[in-house]
Amino acid sequence: MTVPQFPRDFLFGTATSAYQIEGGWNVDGRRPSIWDTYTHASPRRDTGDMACNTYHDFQTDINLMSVLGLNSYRFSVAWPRVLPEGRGQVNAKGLDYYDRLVDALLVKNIRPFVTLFHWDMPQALQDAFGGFAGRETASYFADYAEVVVRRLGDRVKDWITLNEPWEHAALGHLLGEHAPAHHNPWTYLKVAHHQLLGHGLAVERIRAACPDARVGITLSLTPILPKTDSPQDVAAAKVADQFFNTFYLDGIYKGQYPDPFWSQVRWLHPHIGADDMQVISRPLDFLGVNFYSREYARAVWWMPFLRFWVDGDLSASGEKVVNGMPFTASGREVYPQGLYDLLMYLKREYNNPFLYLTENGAAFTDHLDGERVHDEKRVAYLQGYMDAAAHAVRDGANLHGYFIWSLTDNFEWSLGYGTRFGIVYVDYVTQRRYVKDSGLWVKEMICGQTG
Ligand code: IFM
Repeated sequence: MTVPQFPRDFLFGTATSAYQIEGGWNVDGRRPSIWDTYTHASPRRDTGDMACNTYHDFQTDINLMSVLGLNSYRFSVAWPRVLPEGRGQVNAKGLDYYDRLVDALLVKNIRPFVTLFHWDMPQALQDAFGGFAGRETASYFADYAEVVVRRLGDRVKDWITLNEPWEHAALGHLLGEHAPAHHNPWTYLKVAHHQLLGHGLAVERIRAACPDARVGITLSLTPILPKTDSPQDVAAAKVADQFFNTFYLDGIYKGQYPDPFWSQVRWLHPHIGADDMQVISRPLDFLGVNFYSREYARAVWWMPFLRFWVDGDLSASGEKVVNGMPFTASGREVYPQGLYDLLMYLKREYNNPFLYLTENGAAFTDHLDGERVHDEKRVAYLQGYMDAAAHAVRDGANLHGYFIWSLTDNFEWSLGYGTRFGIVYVDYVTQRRYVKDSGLWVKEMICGQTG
């Protein structure tokens, strides 16, 4: 294989999130999050009750990371483990868990990147304020951030406030596919704005608690193309891009929400405080980019306010090939060129921000064959996307690390455990791990760095 080459100090890591791997949902003082409530509401849903059991054993996975040569790890802290009611009383046992996890990573020379919110809103805050639909939650989030940073900030220097605010707002509050499963455009915009406000408030508190912290946010960025060349579809794609991407990018980097999207949804605007946009656009040390694929938008008359529709369906299942383009088991087109284009777009349009690719990876149908998993499609996927990233770095993109989603198979939200993203296979009955061929490929790729 030709090994994609990256600069000498480039970070190679994997990413996970608390609810998707930890289990231990009701032990040591942790109280429910909206995901516990949502998954327990129907007997047909997989739950995160056990997940990959890392609350009880993280060492096995840290040893695996070390064997694979990974030098960084992105994980998230479960808000309801640290503050069971979302605010107020701190749960010492919850914080102790992350303390031990960080120490164990550092023993293996693995640099921790900590995400503070990866969608597991404490149920108590959901009940009291509607989660981020309530403006108060932005302040409670900043308080929580400070609690965690005060405890871990002597060893953890890389902090990510939010993971994918679009997904939490849209899948959870507009499209009803994620907890808390609402369908409300007003709530969507409140949640979107208040998450960003919480992010900005937290940035200040993190810096105060840990002056040498490097602080960023992770956005999922999905290039949007018009379905046809018609002026209607071109205009629709612009609004779609603003809805998915530049609402967040422009809020953070320009301190304003983009038009025409923002005017089109004027009837839904939440209250925007006089200083909100200034708080939201506080300078960051890095932008975390989660990239999977592109989407196509077309103009439709029946979609209120937005007037566009995107045909891709993230919950579509089954691998397929359409017009020669392969799709993953979670319905995403395999399109590595999109990563190159996105990194160059950020360089051009957002003044070349310091970047980490905080997630990229793929679900495919994996089979355990003895002790092996021959996931050649995932190997090809990673090779393609890493080649694209390396190419962008050569062309001046300010990219400093690549975190594969994910280390192990885990709880893939509404798709449950059937959708496997890991470079390490998990037998959920025994909790045994099996390094997939993609994991071995990653190890070889890291060993083959000549920089
Ligand atoms: O599993 C998710 C993760 O929680 C957020 N980004 C996308 C991943 C794969 O779908």
